[in-house]
Amino acid sequence: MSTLKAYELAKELYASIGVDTDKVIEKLATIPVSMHCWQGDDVRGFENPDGDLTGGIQTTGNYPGRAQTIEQLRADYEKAISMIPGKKKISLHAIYLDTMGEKVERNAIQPKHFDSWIEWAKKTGIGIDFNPTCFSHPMSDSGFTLSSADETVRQYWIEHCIQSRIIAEYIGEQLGDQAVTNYWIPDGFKDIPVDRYGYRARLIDSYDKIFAGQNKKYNLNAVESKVFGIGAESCTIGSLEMCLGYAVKNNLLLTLDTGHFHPTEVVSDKISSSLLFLDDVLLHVSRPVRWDSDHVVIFDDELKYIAQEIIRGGFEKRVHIGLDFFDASINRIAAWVIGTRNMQKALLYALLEPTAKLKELELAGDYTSRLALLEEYKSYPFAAVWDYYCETQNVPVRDAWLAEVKKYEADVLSKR
Ligand code: RNT
Ligand code: ZN
Repeated sequence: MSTLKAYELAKELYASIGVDTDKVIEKLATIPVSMHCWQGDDVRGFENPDGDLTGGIQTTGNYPGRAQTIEQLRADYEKAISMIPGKKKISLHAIYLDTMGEKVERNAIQPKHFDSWIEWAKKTGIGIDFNPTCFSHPMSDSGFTLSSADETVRQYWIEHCIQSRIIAEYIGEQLGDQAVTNYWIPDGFKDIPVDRYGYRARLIDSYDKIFAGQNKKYNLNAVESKVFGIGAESCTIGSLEMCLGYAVKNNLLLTLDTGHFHPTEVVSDKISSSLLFLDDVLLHVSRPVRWDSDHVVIFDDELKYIAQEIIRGGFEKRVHIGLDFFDASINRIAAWVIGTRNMQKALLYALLEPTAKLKELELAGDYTSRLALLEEYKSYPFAAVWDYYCETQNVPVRDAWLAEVKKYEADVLSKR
């Protein structure tokens, strides 16, 4: 059956529960998803691509074809983007700078090091988000950056983060857009510390220095919390209380990474309360498997719950959706396509729900009907709407994208 024919039947069925599928896909196309650059090359970047990945995070796998130059990464991005519908941004880490052949100290990075990315973004019509890189560097070898008791180390990372903020503001201005910049630090203790307060107080002082003079017109700043990392099992300085408290007090964004909580805690339950105290939040949509493993995002229940929280509340402008996974055991372009399309599928799934009716039932205490309908809606022909959406967006329908990835692998990746 043709994609259009299936869509027409689906449209009729959704109309019978008060959902206008044409309007839904129009809306879906406007919700940006920020694709993280670090899936393309296993979090290596171009400052020192042969260095070790440190900071208590890890990529596993050795799938061939990793992007090794800025040109390769951009080509891979373009390939992935051509198979993903809707509005996209990219999220760059500071170590993905264009060094222009020079050695650049991390605390001396400049806006000019991102000019070629800005040109590329203008050409491809894609927005840019940003991240200072406070790991994979000799100055972070102690396990501490912005909370370090060594003032030379702490100052170095403050300077790096200030430069990152300035770069992000420049990017936003150049693109006539608003970047979102995420500050994640690996700081933490393997074993039980004695002076948690001191480390956290220093982190706050560092944040204060970094965010003084920020320009929110072109860039929003977000602090990312975490519960533990490899080698930081006993105490993470940037815990949820730290980051949430700081963000609320200083009117910043909180970054909620789906892999940064205890295993039975879920980010879908944290969005509503965060938004009662904050203007905006940033999501790092990932998939923890037993730990913060950063597997590729799949179309699972938690992803749908997150999308429902965003859509049901009308929070598309206040929840900035970023992805954060890095799997080196499969084709990296496929990883981007799978994860990004799944995020968009989840948003579509949420948009196809007659939420007002469900809210009415809930308020009336008719939980029987609420559960019955939620379950019945699960088997409505959502896939027909997704396929039609892909077709109208000129990207491959259903699994047709996989053949394109395989061809690219044979023609390009296997020759690297
Ligand atoms: C680490 C954080 C952080 C990183 C990226 C590379 O646990 O999730 O966001 O994954 O910045
Ligand atoms: Zn993250």
